Amino acid sequence: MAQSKRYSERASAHTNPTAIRLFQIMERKQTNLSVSADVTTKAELLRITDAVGPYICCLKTHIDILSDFDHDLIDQLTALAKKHDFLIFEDRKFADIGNTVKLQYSSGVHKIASWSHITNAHIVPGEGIVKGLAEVGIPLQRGLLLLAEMSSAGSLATGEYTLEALRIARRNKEFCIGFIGQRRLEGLIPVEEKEDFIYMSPGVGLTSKGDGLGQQYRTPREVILDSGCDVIIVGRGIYGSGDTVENAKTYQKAGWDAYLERIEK
Ligand code: 6AU
Repeated sequence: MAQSKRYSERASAHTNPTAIRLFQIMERKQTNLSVSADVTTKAELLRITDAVGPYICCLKTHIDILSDFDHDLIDQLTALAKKHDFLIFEDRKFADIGNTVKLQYSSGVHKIASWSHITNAHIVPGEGIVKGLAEVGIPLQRGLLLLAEMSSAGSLATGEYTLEALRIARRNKEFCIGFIGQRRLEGLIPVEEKEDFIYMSPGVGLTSKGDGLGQQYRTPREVILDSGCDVIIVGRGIYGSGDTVENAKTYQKAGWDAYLERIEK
């Protein structure tokens, strides 16, 4: 099972260039932390990114919440990704038919595919969404995560829907590198062949249990050790209060310690 292997071992066995880079960065920097910088100005986003850069494997963005987006921001984020050695994940949550998402991914103001190593999609429209995104993403060597489960209370992504995300990913392995979810899914249906999906899990907090708007938090240990996920996604737990750098270090350590405990089990 992938969850008992080291990230470096998984890097050597993988075939998707983005998945390989992510595993290599995780091992090199000893971090399975992705920071979600959900702020609305370019200056704040760049400030947080430069501050947390040394402690993360991946920066998660919501590019459409910025009120002063411009292409210089993309140049600066790309430079910070090189400086601090992390990947960029635009949390776009595509949810339309294949032809539409293809245009949303490649074009418009944001041109997401041109700079974001990883993006994600709901499977509500069916497999065509993956096919459409793949037409743009595969030539650029990008990776896609499918939303198999959500962290929010009352999420409808459960049961058969969640299993269908796994089946769709299995049929589209060249581009689907994994899932946004709350736990590893492989145990739920038989493993058909050698495969290794990356599980990135949001809803992570060490102090808070929720946000009053449906978000639900678990600790890094619950996510990495108990649920077998690979990457913790932390937003307000890092930039919401206190010292951003100290918070990032705390989550990096908590996530990495849980991973070490998992592989040594
Ligand atoms: O740590 P928070 O609660 O401040 O932020 C969590 C981040 C937000 C959400 O849009 C995102 O994670 N998210 C996602 C993702 C990553 O796709 C899925 C989900 O189920 N829950 C969730 O919070 O940017």
